[in-house]
Amino acid sequence: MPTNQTPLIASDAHLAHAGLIELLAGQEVPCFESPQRATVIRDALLATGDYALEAPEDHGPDPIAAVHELELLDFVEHVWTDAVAHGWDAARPLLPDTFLLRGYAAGMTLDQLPAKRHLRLGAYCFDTATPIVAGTASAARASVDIALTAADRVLDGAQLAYGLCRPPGHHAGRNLIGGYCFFNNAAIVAESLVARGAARVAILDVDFHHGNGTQQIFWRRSDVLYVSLHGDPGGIYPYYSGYATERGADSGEGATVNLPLPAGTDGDAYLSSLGEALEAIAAFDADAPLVLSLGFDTYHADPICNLALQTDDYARIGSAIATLGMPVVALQEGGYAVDALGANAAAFLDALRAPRSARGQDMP
Ligand code: OKP
Ligand code: ZN
Repeated sequence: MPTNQTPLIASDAHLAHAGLIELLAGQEVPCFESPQRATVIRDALLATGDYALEAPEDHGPDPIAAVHELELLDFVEHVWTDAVAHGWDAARPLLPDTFLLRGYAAGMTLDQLPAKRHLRLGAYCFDTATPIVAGTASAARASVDIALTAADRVLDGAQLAYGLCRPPGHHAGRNLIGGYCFFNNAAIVAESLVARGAARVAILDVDFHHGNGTQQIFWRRSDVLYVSLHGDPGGIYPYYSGYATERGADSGEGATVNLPLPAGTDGDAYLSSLGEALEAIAAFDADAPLVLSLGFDTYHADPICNLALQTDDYARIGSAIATLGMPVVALQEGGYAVDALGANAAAFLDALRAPRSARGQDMP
């Protein structure tokens, strides 16, 4: 294999996390987070010849348990079989109908939850966008293994590795699933870098949505910086997090940086906010690879988002991130304009893997 190929870690396990539906404006529609998304990205990257496809290695449950509560692991692992064993129609995805509002709703109790896991759905899930089917648990596990294998490749010396994670992860909190996410791939990688000796790890989240789960997990931590650019939560999912005033707490104060963007933000305005994000990351002086939560739902034609980026802008963003000079573990999050995902991923990753100056040096 040519040494200049970038590792592309992917698995077919996600294909069974399919047949999903969600509610949009009161109507049941096919879930925007579809298996096709990952397939078109993989095919587009492989067609360039610049990526080496590799299967994930099994890293076991311990790295997940370092970030998520054991009861959440148990829930994700067994909720489907529990539901079907108790009469759930296996042709339909599981979605919660009653939410346990932790800390707010008087009269709801955490002290006693139903024994049947599918009746606990609303205790572990914060929205109606996160359907569960028979293949969900194994897809979520594979997605974590993809992320951790990508991190291994960068620690082995690659300047960039791309983990084609599906399902995505950045909305998943310590004890909560949501926003199509079950396990927080980026947080699990960041924590594993700390476990392997890093003193400071930086996470940059360029998905259109705020990564409320990643923020929650590292809220009080000074050793993990979380920097996110996202649609203004005043008008956009997840609505209740991602405001600029959220900066972390205790010794983690200042290690959370939120840069909300107004609807219609174009490439130039995006690049200028990204400049602020990159300054914060450079100042943090991480001693580990950059963990990148990578979404393409900032694209102008994304069906559920409202920014205005073009395919060329992803090359500019990739080049800008490359100026940090940090090795990068890039992990797929969102992006729902399926027809454009391949071109956007190729534009972004190509600029990140071979910045213009380095490309010049490669020339004979
Ligand atoms: C996941 B990722 C708004 C519905 C929002 C959930 C979106 C999850 C996005 N009408 N549905 O960050 O791309
Ligand atoms: Zn998103």
